[in-house]
Amino acid sequence: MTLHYSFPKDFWWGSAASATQTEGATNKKSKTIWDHWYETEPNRFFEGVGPEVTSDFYNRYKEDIKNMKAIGHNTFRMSISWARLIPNGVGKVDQDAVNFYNDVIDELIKHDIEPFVNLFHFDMPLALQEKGGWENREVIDAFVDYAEKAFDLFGDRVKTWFTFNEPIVPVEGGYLYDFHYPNIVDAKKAIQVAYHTMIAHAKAVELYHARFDGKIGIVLNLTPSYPRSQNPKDLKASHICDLFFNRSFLDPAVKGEYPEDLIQLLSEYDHLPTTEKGDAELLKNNTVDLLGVNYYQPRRVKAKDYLPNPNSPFMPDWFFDNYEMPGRKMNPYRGWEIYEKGIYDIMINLKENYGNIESFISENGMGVQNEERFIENGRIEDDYRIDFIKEHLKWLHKAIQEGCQVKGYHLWTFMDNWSWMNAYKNRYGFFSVNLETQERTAKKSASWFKDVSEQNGFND
Ligand code: BGP
Repeated sequence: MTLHYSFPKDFWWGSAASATQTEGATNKKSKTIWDHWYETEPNRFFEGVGPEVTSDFYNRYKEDIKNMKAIGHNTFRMSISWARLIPNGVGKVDQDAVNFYNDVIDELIKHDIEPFVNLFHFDMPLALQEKGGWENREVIDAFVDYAEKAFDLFGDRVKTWFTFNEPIVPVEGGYLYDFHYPNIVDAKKAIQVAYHTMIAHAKAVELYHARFDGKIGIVLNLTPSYPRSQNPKDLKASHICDLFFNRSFLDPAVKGEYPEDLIQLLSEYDHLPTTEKGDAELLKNNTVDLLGVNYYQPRRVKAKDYLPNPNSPFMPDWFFDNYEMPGRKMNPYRGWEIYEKGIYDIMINLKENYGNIESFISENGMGVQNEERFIENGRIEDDYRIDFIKEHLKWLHKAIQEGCQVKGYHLWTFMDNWSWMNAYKNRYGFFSVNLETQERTAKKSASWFKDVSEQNGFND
């Protein structure tokens, strides 16, 4: 039977998750910025729920991996908790943590699920944040030490690695818009943090390529910034937004250099980061093998209605305003725009402007508040999520037909999990989790996804 939408052989079907959001067992590891922030300001978290309340993957990974297999996963992206593996941030590894990650990796492989492992998903060890975190260039060496230990310990079985998940998010959250610790609002620091992250990334890539065999990449939330109109002012606004939020990571990761116009703009406003001799060469020589693309929603951008006060501190949004496009389709259960074609536009951009780098969708998903309202006969009938995934997959299929090198699709996320300041507000999983009993229940989308994965595609 020929399917309307069939995907290339060996397409990666799976989902993604992160350590802090799923593992729990916070008493068996040292603190991250999240544990610390929650202790000091619990009211900043939705319903006051912190990172110690999770879906308990630490103890239940066997059941979860069995469930992954049951719904057709052939790949799964997880992250390692730096603070669990190396309690002081640098130096000695914790043997219980090594055993845990070994067991998870072995269990995945036993079920023919290829582990994709990410090193940093927003969870800076507190010990290193106290030394300045990514503001401090010395933390780069600590990261490279951590990366090397992880490659040494698990690299015999893990052949697909990622350095960072969405590196722009700790920059925006921690240094521009106050939704991650350390809650600083300072664009100069933000730019330095972003820069150090990319140097840390390139050093880890360099080390991996020198000593290990496999692929290494980065996961970026590429968010197309569509202009309100073709008016040059709107076009300029969207271009600058794209430079700050996408290309400041995408260009160094894939092309090995920063966009010339970004450098010019930062230099004009005296906001260039401090660099060291050899950095440019390091970036140039250590581009990624593979790119993970997280896509949730686009950004709509317009020229500013009012010029910023030149005495106010410099911010990226001096150059653009967000535009609430009339008639855009919204997720009624979460509040984000749904624009499926965005996934195609991203892939075409990678094909045309980034050497058609090998990529995959490393996160895409639909968050829903109060999802229990959709329970019928004991399970969540999430037809809206099936539609969401299907419509995105159709555009991905078209991109592949047109020659984009897209290797897979991972949903965010495997089971409902804790999500930073939003805690359990929005549910995204194929499985729902009862946080009191820890019982997992497959949603309707899980059985739909199983069929898609088994047939390697679907009919309309
Ligand atoms: C992505 C992050 C994930 C996850 C997701 C959903 O940006 O990589 O870690 O949190 O967003 O976010 P939310 O629960 O806030 O809707």
